[in-house]
Amino acid sequence: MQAALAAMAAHTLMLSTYSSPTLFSQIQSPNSHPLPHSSFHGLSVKLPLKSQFQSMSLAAAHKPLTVVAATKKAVAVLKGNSSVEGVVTLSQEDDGPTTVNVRITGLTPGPHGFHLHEYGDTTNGCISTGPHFNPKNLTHGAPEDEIRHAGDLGNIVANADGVAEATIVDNQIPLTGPNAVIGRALVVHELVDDLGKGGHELSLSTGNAGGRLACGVVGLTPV
Ligand SMILES: [Cu+2]
Ligand SMILES: [Zn+2]
Repeated sequence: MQAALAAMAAHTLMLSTYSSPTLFSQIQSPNSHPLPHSSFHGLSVKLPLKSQFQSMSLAAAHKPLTVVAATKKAVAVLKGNSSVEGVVTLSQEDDGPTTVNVRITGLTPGPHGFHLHEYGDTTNGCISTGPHFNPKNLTHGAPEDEIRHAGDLGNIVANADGVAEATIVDNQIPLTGPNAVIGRALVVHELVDDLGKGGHELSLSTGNAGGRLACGVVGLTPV
């Protein structure tokens, strides 16, 4: 008797799971095998056809959306009031870190602060891009620090020809989600960023990196 009740309960559970399109589509994921057809074969005939088609179409629609979201790419074209200019590309796979490829020319040789600032607003030049992007409301730091602005990407170093090339891999500047950096701006500075450790009154807000030489809004590009 108990065994019979348990079996009935199990059937009820399976039936209710299968007849709910939402639950069914959550169970389906691109990396897992679909639920074995045979275990539902006997039960599915009791369901309205419409319900089965809903489940199937939702599961099918789920896959291409996931593939489209797998890789994201963005670009920023940096310009300012001087001869400093550059192109920065950003790419992110799934929820992994963002890879930032930088090439900026026209700099004085040596290190220059390089940040993601909060706003993609260049109405009054680079000053309108606001402070460093700081969704966690922390103080300024180095990219490898626990306490840092999300926008703190450290320094890029220009060679004797004034060209700075760098590849930065960072976990705090995603291209999608609540802290996405699309629509914000990348800024290259006049001076070295002291990474919060210079003891200057600006160290913990800007790294005392001086003026803003060039900036560019981060925008999506074709993958
Ligand atoms: Cu900055
Ligand atoms: Zn900062």
